[in-house]
Amino acid sequence: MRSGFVTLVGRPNAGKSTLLNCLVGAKISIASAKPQTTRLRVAGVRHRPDAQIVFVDTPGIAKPVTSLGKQLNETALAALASLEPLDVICMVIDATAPLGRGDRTIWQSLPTGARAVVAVTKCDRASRAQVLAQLGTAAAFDADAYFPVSGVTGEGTDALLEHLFAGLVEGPAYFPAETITDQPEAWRIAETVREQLLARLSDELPYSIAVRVTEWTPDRIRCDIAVERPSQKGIVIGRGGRLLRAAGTAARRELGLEGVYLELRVRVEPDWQRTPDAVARMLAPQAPSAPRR
Ligand SMILES: Nc1nc2c(ncn2[C@@H]2O[C@H](COP(=O)(O)OP(=O)(O)OP(=O)(O)O)[C@@H](O)[C@H]2O)c(=O)[nH]1
Ligand SMILES: [Mg+2]
Repeated sequence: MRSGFVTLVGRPNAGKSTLLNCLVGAKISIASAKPQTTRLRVAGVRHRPDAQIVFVDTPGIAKPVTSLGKQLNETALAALASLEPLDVICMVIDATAPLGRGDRTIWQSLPTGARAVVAVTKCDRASRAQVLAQLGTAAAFDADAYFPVSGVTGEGTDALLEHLFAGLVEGPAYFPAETITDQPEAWRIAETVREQLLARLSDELPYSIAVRVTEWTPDRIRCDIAVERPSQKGIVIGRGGRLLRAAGTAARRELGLEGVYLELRVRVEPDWQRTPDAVARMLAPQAPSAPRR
């Protein structure tokens, strides 16, 4: 058996989670057009009969403004700090955004001597010239290898995957063959609800939303949706409850929970993303199987 860890890092919104899902071949980590979507270190596992790669998704690294931002940075940096010598770092760069100081700062914060590859992603949306220019600029990073990819169409990801599998060393199966993530089912439910809300909301609101499963019985799941101000509550619920209902229906469908009553309750947790205690509560691990009555 050969195995290893590959940690994806990069700026917020670079396309890390979309790429992780593509590399694993299953939806593990939610994605959205708004930055700071990923809030925890999330593992997604790609299995082969004689090999296994544990991909690790991390929050985007950026200058923090709030306690939430600070926590996300710390989570990503802690993932880097805990790397073992043979682990691989996959630095994810957005082909459609100029490569800037943010990317350089991240590259410089990688542990010295680490094995690192660069994935320039969103190539389906960039021109050839843009992709080449981005690869050219990123060449200064002196990574082990460079891959133009798309997490949406999958182009280039086979080459990346083969490179990563080829670099594995002898090691244990970290996860059993049927396990593709380290996150509990309750987390997946809460995240799917949050993703459906993010897809329907604009502006600053996405940062203010946190979702947790608070009750789970065979025929009923309740999710608490925290917002920061009373005015946001109305926006999330939508006129006549329309937005919340649409998000709930879509989440239930994606989760295959038709027939289960998914209760979405919106409540105000004033300024939670600026309050360290509240941030810790919102990001705390969800119980493996959610609490029962
Ligand atoms: N066209 C295209 N869009 C992409 C690709 N990868 C990601 N996106 C889009 O870019 C946005 C951000 O993607 P995410 O995967 O959430 O990015 P992230 O780096 O995980 O973001 P954070 O978790 O916020 O740090 C979403 O709207 C994705 O649909 C890609 O390869 N092609
Ligand atoms: Mg993400």
